[in-house]
Amino acid sequence: MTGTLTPRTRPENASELNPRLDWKRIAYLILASRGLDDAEETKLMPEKKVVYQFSARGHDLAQVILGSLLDNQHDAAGAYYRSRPLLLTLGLTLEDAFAGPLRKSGGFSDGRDIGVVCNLPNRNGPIVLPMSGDVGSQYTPSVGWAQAITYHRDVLGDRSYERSIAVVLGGEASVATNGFWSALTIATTLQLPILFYIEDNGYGISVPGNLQTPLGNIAANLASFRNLYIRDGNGTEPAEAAQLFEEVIAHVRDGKGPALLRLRVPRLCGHSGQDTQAYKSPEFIAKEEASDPLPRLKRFLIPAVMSEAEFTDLERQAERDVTAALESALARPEPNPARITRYRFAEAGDDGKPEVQQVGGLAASGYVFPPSSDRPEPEAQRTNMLTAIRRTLEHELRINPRVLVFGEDVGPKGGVHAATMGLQDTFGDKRVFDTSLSEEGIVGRAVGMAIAGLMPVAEIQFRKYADPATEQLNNCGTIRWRTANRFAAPIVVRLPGGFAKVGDPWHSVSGEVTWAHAIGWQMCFPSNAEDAVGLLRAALRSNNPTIFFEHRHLLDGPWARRPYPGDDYVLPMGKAKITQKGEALTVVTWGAMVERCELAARKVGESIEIIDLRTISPWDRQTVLDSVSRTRRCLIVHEDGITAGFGAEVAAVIAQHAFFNLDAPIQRLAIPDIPVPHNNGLMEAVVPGVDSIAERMSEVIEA
Ligand SMILES: Cc1ncc(C[n+]2csc(CCOP(=O)(O)OP(=O)(O)O)c2C)c(N)n1
Repeated sequence: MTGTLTPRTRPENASELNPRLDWKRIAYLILASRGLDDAEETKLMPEKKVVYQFSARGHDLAQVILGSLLDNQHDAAGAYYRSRPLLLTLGLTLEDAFAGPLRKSGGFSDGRDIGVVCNLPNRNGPIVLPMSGDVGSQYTPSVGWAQAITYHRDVLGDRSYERSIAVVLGGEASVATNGFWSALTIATTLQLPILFYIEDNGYGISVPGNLQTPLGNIAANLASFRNLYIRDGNGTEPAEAAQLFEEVIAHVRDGKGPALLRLRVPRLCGHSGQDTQAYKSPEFIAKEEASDPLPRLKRFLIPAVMSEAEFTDLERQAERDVTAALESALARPEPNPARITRYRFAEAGDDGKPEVQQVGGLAASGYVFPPSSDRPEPEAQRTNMLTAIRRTLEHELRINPRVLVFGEDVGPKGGVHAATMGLQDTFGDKRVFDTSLSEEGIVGRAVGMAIAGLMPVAEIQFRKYADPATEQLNNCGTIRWRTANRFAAPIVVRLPGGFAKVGDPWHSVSGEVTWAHAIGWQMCFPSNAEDAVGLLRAALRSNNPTIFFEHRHLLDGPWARRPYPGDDYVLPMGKAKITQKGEALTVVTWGAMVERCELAARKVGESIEIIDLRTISPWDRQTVLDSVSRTRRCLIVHEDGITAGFGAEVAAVIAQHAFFNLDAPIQRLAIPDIPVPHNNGLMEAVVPGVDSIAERMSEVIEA
């Protein structure tokens, strides 16, 4: 359904004023927002104190009205760089609003992020999810929050989530992004409580809206989309904007499903401070100026709500407050460079106590896990890695109602690798469920859910198919650092991959080095069933996001079968295992190569030490350095491509810290820089095997 209202500039009767809205506050916030924009544009940019300036002039009226209607404790907004008026409405202080762009200490990032990419961790009120600089990346975490609302309400029975909603803001260019479509699909198929608010100013920097969607109107183009309530109107008319927001928000709060509101707004400035707008004609700019919502608001309010003199007082008040806020922000100290590497991961404060983030994950709500043990209590029978993973998921689902497991085919089918077989039957389709086919949607949704206090476990069907989720994965890893520990999104992403009986370029990728380089991620790469249990449980109880790699060759491989080590078994991250002791050579390896290295060592017949790293991030440097210092020789074996593979990092650390203990050059054996081939003979020619590893072991020992 679409519709527009007849524009009016003055309230015709008192009911149009909407008693729920505090129009004086709305006027004040718009004036304050303009004051911020003015100060940045006329003073702080020319003085080069502010580098990134994205004025909200023209977008401000509608955003402040929207923010005024987000009054439920568990409402959340996903926003973007032009959303400052909304943030001011939800509680961003004027001083913090200045301190961010000024790169001062404190505030939403302690000088780490650009001032317009912010966040708001209100403990008892609507929050603003940590924003990202990538256009469109705000959408899928926002649907994650919306799904978490339904989970808290319906599964956990928390009635305080009733009538809560998520709102996500985006410009008209953002409707062309993958994130928008992924989120729209999730929201409409699951009928989630979310409002998509599209602020259509006609331009994405300089690109007109008709290059983003046919004829430039996303509301019109979505008219036949099922399960979506659509409204379209003018965001510069106070009565119209307020009525449309009321309507769509009521629809979403009433549980009738998602809504999309498109409002036309002018961008009364360049895209950012540097933009001269040469691509707009003078006539177009004049038309935009004539549709400035501020004079319209003034005409709307005077005399129905306030007198001219009262409005002038508000202007003065806003000016005084902005001036004072700027002075305080300028007086703030510079951020401390000594602390800049903090908060990549959860960590302890100066007093040794954990410094828990304000919002996100189980830790922020004080969740206490049952005791765990790093001593296995092995059962009599051995089990394969697949069953070990399934049992671990099952136990954690049973003891922790905040755990959810989802991905493509993980529901009734039980996953294409069968790791989730039977879990939906046991725990229901709210806790274990199939998703739409969008990896960005799977991971972005997990991020929003984690911020909402859940422990999402996302399965990506194969390692290679995490590619479409790269943006969400990278942004998830940096949330804690970017927000200076205000937010964190601890999630677990299960990634099956690696070669199997037959290989190919799509299903056999390992690519673990990505997670050594990515910021803020733990990366587990177990080689056997027992370690898989300990590491997966560690991930599920961790306050950091974790990639858990499930190697296809090992899922049912006989060598990897071990007794299930018990329901309390947890392994520490970053603790390698010496699988066999030796004197002549240290072999550093992980995953499916551990078995092959053990067999190769037997073939060589020398005393060879084998280290299974078990986790790639963090990794156990000390065990490697101690071993190499004893054996004085080192071979690193992995499956991922050799150039800049993780072996290169291991070799660099050994070269730096154990150089004088080496009797031979460090060597690496890995797949040459090509994908895994499909033909078996070709695959065996490139994946390190027992013979090629044995040959290289002898070479290093004899060097
Ligand atoms: C993924 C990504 N691609 C490109 C950019 C560069 N960029 C920043 S803003 C922008 C235009 C966005 O326009 P729109 O969504 O309409 O929002 P508006 O700025 O008009 O409010 C572009 C291309 C980016 N930040 N992220």
